[in-house]
Amino acid sequence: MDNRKQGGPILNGLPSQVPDIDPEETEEWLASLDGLIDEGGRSRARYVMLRMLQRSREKQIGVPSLTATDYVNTIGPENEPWFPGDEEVERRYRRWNRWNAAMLVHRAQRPGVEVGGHISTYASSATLYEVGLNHFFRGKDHPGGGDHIFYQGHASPGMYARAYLEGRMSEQDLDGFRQQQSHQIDGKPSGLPSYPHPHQLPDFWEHPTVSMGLGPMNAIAQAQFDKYLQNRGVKDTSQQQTWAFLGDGELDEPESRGMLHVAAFEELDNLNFVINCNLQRLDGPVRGNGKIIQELEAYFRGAGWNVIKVVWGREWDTLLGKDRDGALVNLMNATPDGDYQTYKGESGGFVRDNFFGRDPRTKAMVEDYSDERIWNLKRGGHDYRKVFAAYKAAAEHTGQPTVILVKTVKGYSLGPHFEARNATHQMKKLTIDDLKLARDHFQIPISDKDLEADPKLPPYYHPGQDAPEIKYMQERRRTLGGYSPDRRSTHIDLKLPSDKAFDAGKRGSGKQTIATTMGFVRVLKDLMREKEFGKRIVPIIPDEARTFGMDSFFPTAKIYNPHGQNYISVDRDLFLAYKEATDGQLLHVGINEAGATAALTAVGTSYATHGEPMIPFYIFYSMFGFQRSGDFFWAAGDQMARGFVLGATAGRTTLVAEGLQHGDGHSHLLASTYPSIVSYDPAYTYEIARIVRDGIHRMYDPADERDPNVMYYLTMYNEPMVQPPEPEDLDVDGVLKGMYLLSKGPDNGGPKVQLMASGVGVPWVLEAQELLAEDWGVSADVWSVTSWTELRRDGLKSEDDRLLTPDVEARVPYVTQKMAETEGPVVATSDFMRAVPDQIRQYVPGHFTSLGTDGYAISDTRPAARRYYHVDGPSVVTQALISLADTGAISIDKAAEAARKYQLDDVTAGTSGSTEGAGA
Ligand SMILES: Cc1ncc(C[n+]2csc(CCOP(=O)(O)OP(=O)(O)O)c2C)c(N)n1
Ligand SMILES: [Mg+2]
Repeated sequence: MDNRKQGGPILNGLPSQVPDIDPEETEEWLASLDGLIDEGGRSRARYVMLRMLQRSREKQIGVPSLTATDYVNTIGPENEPWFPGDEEVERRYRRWNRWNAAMLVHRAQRPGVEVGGHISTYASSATLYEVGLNHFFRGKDHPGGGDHIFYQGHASPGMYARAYLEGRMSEQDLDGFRQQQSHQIDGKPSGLPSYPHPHQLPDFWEHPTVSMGLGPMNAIAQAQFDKYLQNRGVKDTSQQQTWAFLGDGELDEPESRGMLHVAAFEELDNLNFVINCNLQRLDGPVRGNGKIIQELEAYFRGAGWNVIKVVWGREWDTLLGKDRDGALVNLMNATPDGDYQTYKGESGGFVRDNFFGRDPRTKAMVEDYSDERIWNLKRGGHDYRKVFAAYKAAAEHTGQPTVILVKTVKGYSLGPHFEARNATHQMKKLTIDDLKLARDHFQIPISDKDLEADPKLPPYYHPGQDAPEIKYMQERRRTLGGYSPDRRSTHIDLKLPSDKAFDAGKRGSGKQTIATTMGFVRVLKDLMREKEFGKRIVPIIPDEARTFGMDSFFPTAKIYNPHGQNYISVDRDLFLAYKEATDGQLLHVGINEAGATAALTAVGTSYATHGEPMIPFYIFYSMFGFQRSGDFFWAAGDQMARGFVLGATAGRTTLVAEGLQHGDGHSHLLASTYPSIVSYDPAYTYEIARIVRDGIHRMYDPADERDPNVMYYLTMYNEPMVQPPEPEDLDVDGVLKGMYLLSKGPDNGGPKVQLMASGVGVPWVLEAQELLAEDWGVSADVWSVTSWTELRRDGLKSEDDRLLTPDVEARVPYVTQKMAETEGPVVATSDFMRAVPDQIRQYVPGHFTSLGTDGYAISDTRPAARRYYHVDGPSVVTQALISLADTGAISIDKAAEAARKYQLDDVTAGTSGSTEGAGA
């Protein structure tokens, strides 16, 4: 049967294998339905059937629920709550806000600036924000804690405009929109960022949203983390809610829908999505031929969410009340979004002819309506009370997250040039006529003369703080616990771990061979044992704990699950049993790297959002980190997240046999592009211990003066090797700055070379050091480079300083200083592509070459892969000899001899590395 002709989920839901035990009775029921259709008509029959379904559900007989309901409000007028505010007063200052938001963007288009902005998004959603800000969203001073509000990025002018009415921003501030550096007040850059960027306006914005799709996931992670804090007894978050404002176009992003299931199965009733369904995205309609609200209703309901639709304003209630045979609802159901959009771009007469006129019954309904009255039949999202009813129901709903689907008009109230136009998203200026129309509509007391004086700079409007409306508005915020958006970063003091906690890392592994990943896990385990500090650690794992040796955490720290463990665990008798618990410490998010990065953000910003420092240790397959979830890390940086990001199974030659999509030889390049990510590629566990300690102090030691808003990225490997103990005279400063001398070359009187390597490249330069001495009489110093990226940043900083004061002697970059004291050419290598060590090329005096794992990863043994990329000991030796020849120290024949001797062109001749602890 044609799928489209099926009767929907009810028919589909009839279990085909259950026998009909009383066919006669079944027949009677069916016959009475037929009779009902004949006598009462299809609409009546439909109504009765739906009531029967409702009753069935009340009686818990387990009928499948409908995935979509009619295209009407979920909350009928009879169920609307009493509205506690003064609607008239709230409307007045909402209008001022609309005007100021539009003027802010319009003025930003003035000659010589022309930085633009977005007008239509806020115009469509002003009511949605105002209902929240006047009645629901709690500020940070509320005794129950503040709510987390994710403001839609393109609506930012509305939030600035409100801050202006609230007295938090001045006209001068508003005029700095999108001129962050060049707009100066008292000689200081004082502009406003285009979108909600906490990094750029840290006392105001809290949650960055503007890259579409990040907001929905980050909001889910925030709500999840709030429950986590509650369940672990860290903080009472039971009154705090997360509200995320999203665009209907934004819901096309896979990320927007990608974590809905988590919100549902963790029963995040502290989470509300508000989707502004203005039916338009940037270019045109979101679903011209379909209905985005209906689609989203089915989708969210299917995912287990509570769905509230706000489709129509109160003006429709009378008409719907008269719709006895469902003709109007039928029209509503059958009209595609493309038409609804067009109606709002036309006129009341057009709506009469093209909507109501399609059925004689509906046509008759509006016969005595003027065109103007028809035009005034509003959409739900512009009806204050309908929105209020929805928010109230959402806030009070338990056991499920709620999505509110609100129908609005894009560019609402800005006149015919803006409303519902396809180009509205990008329109930035109002003509003088538009200005006058908007002024009239918003009842702004500004004369034609004042508008005409300079149409490029129409005035803002503020009635003064003593105006009753402003007093009312301020009082509302006071009652709700302060302004929003509002970001704070004061937090309780974190008790730092004792130095003893890092001993395991410093001791080395004795005779045992362990990979640096395992070494790190030992460090982490000891940190988690630290009293006070330990419970502040939140390990985050997108599956693969076993791969990284973290299954040892299962029985003690346990895996967080708000429902605990309600089944008999298959491995309950094992020492390392899989253990889920309500107060589990590990955030195990399933195979979901983007979700894990969202969790990293929520946990890593807890110091600000909750005033409770919590330290995320997000551990993942390094290939699936920055490459996979890059934009989430970017937003985490924007939100000033702090914590540790651990790229395990890094490198292109260590994770043997996994091959092309697993072998990470470039994440350090990607990481280097994030200003707040400090990245390291350590070789040994003791380096890791030092780096982790340094990171914790940088982030949370009040005595540390560096910027605390950083994330440390450490790559770790899965190749087992003896982890040496920390050398007595370790150059700790060097480890942290990016390089230190690991092994001085022998005093053999031969030519000198400098071998620099990071991570798992270090053992092979040590091998090369030996070969160079034994086979070629060359003395090689070996440097462990813990961070190519930090060395480069240090070099760039010197260059930047020099640019401004060329006549002042510049600070010599760290790597230049260190290498200036050495002799001989430099060969640099790692398990990453050459561009990673090449980052420091311009700061190394003298001859410099690099080796690396450029190209797609391959599946092979470690020795073969190392020979293939030429990063093994003999390749380093040969390159060192070439460099010595190129600098005139030896003859090139030696290098040629080496290439032949080691059979560099033969991958089967490679010997560098073991096959132990192979593929993951
Ligand atoms: C990941 C990403 N892709 C593209 C954009 C560019 N962009 C900005 S707004 C917009 C349209 C938004 O439409 P919608 O979500 O419906 O929001 P509305 O303004 O209609 O409320 C687009 C495509 C973006 N910000 N982020
Ligand atoms: Mg839209």
